[in-house]
Amino acid sequence: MDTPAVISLADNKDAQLDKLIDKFEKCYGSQPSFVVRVPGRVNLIGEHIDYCGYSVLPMALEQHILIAAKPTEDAIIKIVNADPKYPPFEGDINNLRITSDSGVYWHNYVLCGIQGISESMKAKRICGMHLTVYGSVLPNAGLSSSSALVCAAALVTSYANGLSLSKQDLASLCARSERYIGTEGGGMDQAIAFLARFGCAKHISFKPLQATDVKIPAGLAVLVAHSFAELNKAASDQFNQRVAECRLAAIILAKKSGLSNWREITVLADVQKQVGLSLSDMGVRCKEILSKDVYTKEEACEILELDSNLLEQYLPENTRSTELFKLRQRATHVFEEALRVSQFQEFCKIGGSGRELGHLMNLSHDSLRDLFECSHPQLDELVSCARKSGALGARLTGAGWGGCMVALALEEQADALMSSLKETYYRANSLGVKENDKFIFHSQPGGGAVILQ
Ligand code: NG1
Ligand code: MG
Repeated sequence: MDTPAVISLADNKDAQLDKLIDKFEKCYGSQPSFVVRVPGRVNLIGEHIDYCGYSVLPMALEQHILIAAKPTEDAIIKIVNADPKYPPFEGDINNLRITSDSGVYWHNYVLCGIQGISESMKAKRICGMHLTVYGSVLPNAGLSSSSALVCAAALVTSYANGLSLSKQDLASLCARSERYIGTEGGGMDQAIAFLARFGCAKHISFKPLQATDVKIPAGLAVLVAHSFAELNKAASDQFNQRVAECRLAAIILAKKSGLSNWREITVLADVQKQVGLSLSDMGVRCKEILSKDVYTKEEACEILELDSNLLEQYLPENTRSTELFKLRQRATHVFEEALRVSQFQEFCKIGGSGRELGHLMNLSHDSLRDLFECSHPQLDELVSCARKSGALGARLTGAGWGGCMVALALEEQADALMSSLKETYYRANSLGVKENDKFIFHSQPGGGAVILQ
């Protein structure tokens, strides 16, 4: 079974680990028994399609979450963040309940991971733990700091309780548990957190969860830059609105395509599988069937012959009072983006040019901006600065509405591109102080989650 590697803590010490262990000793008066390290990620292409059942293509970053841990005899969980901006938490570990009403506290992501493992152990009680947490993944930036935290907490809990779960099982369990927060995302972030391999991006497909190595052609650099427009996804309902629109589009397409089990089909990829059309033919069908620019809830109910209570059962809780849905635009993005992912993977396989890859990234951004409407004017500006400054392609990464851009550049031009962005975006927008390597950097594909002991 492929479980997360256990590597030597002594051989992998660095300044950050030392600081976290010092913090642990100061807080709890003893040494941690082990530390876990889980990476953030940047998604190269395949945005807002994982929860529609389609494959995505992310890579892990060097930036990560570290949790130092020690199991205890009692049933108390104590969590301290190395950054005092995030307040500590203490509670009964066998009595955690995180719901979408629990508030937007950082520690809820830790509790999601713990609760996920605890529920998988059915009736067994789990041990108490002392934890200290450190993160170098930018928060609310589309780099998956939230999932890295959930995955790190789940890994800590499973290891502390002597479980041995495969990387796949951990990833699926964490994808389910992060939904306790209320956002109904797909499984991309948790999958790459566990399944990443140093030096490779991954083509990740779902049901069953599989990750295939993708080698980015030689001579290309991946650059990440923060737009400084920030959205806290858990505190807003925009993400789930898109989930709702994609689900409604799937049910209507399934019904109008004559599928007898349409009531059970809520995922666009399942509609495609059952009707047996190619992605481009699905795009055509989608334009025919979902011809209106906007659907009211009433119209959706009429098409589906459901009353509004029944219709709402299909929707994430915080979107049940939504009255207007853009269905064709969202579904068209999903089918076209899914096609771009497979083209991107194919170009990488045959050693295609950076231009071709960059072009797909540009199309992805434009579609997210115009059809999916999840960009932000500042992100659009950053993307456009990157394109003008010699990037082969640039797009928003992660859920959007702010956060980071990912750009592809020729390796020998990456430094010039960074300097140009600092000039044309950061300084031009009085963000000069932010232009350090925390917010604008290039990265090699990093490795997946490990346990250090
Ligand atoms: P971010 O916003 O980067 O955490 C979210 C979802 C992903 C995926 C992307 C959009 C979670 C945990 N993550 O990522 O599954 O849907 O948006 O492609 O909900
Ligand atoms: Mg996230």
